[in-house]
Amino acid sequence: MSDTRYDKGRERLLAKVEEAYEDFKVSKTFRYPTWLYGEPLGTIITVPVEDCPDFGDEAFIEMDSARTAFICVDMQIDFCGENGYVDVMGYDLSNTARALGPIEDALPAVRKTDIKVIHTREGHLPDLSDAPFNKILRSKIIGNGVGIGDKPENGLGRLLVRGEENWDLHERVKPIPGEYVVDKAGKGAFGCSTIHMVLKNLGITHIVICGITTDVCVHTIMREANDYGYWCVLMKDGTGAT
Ligand code: C5J
Repeated sequence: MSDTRYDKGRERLLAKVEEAYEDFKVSKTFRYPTWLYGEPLGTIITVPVEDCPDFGDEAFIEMDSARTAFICVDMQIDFCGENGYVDVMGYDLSNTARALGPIEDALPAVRKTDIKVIHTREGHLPDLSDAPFNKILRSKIIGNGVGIGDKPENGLGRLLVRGEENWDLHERVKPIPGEYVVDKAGKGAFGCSTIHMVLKNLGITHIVICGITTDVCVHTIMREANDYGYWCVLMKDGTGAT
């Protein structure tokens, strides 16, 4: 079938891809696609991005400040504080805590703009009804008998359980009034939290993502967001992994 409304929609999109590709070859810039999102609601900011399109390359991406979200992933005591989950699992805490400084520095600057700040928290219900068997078992093995849902000796509370002191966001990067906090039961967020609704309601098109841990929750959320068409940039020094 040809010449249907759907073909025309696809043809238009592919023509826009060609246009943007030709432009990128010269400008190395991902322009803000007004044909797709409409006129900017805030200020167009141009952000340099490393390793794009290939390792060692530099490119630029234009974002509409009013449609950009700064997402801080799981900066909880459980992942970067003493006696939290990562600490109890026996990992070197400095590997994740290193993200605290750069995020702490970035937040005041972001808060001066109309970029929306969203914090996520990974955690389970007290009865662990949203925690799968494999996740609990693996954490117990890594933690030598103390895993998700358990309270370690001298610990602050039950590991990765909602409402516990250790589950809350680290005091250095706590949300301020007006910021969004999204609770999620998994490593990703799109399948196990309201994040997609929040992003849609805010009209977000671009995401700057930071937080911990790089190769688990941060990457999972980034890939999910990318699949839904959000443009994502990782704040490289604002992340860390065990
Ligand atoms: C992990 C996370 N690593 N926030 N969670 O279990 O990356």
